[in-house]
Amino acid sequence: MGRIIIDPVTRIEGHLKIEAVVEDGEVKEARSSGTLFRGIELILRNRDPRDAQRITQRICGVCPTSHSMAAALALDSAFGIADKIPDNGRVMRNLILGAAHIADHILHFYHLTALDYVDVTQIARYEGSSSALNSIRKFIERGELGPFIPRYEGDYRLPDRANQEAIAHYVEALNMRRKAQEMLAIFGGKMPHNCAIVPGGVTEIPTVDKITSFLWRLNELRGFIDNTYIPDVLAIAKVYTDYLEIGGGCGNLLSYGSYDLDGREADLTKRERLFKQGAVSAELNLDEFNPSNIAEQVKHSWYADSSNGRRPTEGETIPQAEKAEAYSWIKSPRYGAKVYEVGPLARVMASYASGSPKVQELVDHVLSELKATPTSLFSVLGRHAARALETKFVADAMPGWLLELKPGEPAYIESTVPEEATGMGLVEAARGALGHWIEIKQGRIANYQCVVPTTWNASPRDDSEQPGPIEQAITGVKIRDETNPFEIVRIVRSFDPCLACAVHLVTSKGRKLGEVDIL
Ligand code: NFE
Ligand code: MG
Repeated sequence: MGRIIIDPVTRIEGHLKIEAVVEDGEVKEARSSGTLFRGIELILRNRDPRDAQRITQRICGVCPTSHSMAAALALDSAFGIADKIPDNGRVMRNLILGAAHIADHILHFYHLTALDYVDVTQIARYEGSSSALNSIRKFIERGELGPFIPRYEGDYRLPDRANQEAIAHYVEALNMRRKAQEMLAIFGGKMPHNCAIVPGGVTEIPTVDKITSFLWRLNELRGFIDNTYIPDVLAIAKVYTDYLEIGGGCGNLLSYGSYDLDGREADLTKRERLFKQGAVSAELNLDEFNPSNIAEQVKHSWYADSSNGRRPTEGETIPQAEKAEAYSWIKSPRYGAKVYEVGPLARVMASYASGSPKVQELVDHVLSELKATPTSLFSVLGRHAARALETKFVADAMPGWLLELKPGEPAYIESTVPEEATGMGLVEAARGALGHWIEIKQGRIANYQCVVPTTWNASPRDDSEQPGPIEQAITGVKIRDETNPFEIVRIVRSFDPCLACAVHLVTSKGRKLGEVDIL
């Protein structure tokens, strides 16, 4: 029996440790630990509720846009204006969020995960010359191999030409991310941490110039998604078919739905959204989503115990660094006490199971290319394919949204901060379902809780000892060489974890909260 410890897992955001017990070359059990304590939720206490939209964005530099959306939706509902947001505001929020997701998915595929499947060191023997290849070649010839090496040595299988093209696309993708972020900044002001999404709508007024600037960048990105991103995912999937069979995980998927298509329904669980909401089972049954089924358990997390899990509306963040049985700063969110995976796969499968014709067409096309079945999408490659398909689905919806904008007309409605109120903001961040819950008393924030995608996916065991989604996805996997466990990092990266988000710093006076030795 051996023990593999990967600490930290690289090419993800934040500090994640994975520990796997291996017997006869197979993972028998796995533990996922968030090794950083933050506590943004504590910083929010007693502040003006409108600070939430600013401060929660600082949870993360990758997905701040999603936090601004969740906070704005929570504040819209607490301020009683959820059904009064002008259409210009609703549509620009969708455009800002969509631009963030496009940039984020391109980042994840090319710059974080593709290096598990594409052998960048082969560049030395390629003859082709392009500015993209030359720039990487220059570094490699000088022996400056970071950020590509050190790495676990994978079983690289792409044919030479596809491998060479994928390396060139690594550089092109950097440019594409820049364009998507510029697109975001047209309506959002800047990236990261946009300053336009606020309770009541968006502070920007659309103009024909801004719409045109957005559209030409979008057209270029749509070309890249169709002609480069999706073909590259398929090229990898065709030669790594065993990764359609491993890394499945818990088999339950949860989506809150995202991109509001209707601004007149105050209840977010009933609002018409581009991505459908619901809980999807391994048999692809879609159950109605009910937020009161969400509770966070902390038996194995470094937080003070709360019996039977707490609903986010009653959530607490009380760090307890000395706690028997705890091994993570991540809590364990559960839905109806069961383990759920969140993310692009959940969004795509919720829309697929709900009968969305466009999503069914996209998914069925990929399944026929890969000669695979829908259930095989519960896998490493299923997550990568879903991420690429949803990038297309959102980008293809955006030209229609741009046409809905009414230049020169308002995008924002005034509101007042109530003395007492509660609010809930549900949205989909790039990595999955994101919820913010606010309680206002005497016009200030009495409690604020964020339940974040990677908290779901990288959660530790819960009160009833059920391992979290990533822990389950690793368990049972065959490891060829315990000193080079590339299979594990391929599985973990397919979830696109972000630990900064998951563990959501310091007390305001900078007091030391405790020291933890992690062995
Ligand atoms: Ni820091 Fe995040 C996203 C949120 S977390 S990246 O997407 O919310 O998992
Ligand atoms: Mg939280």
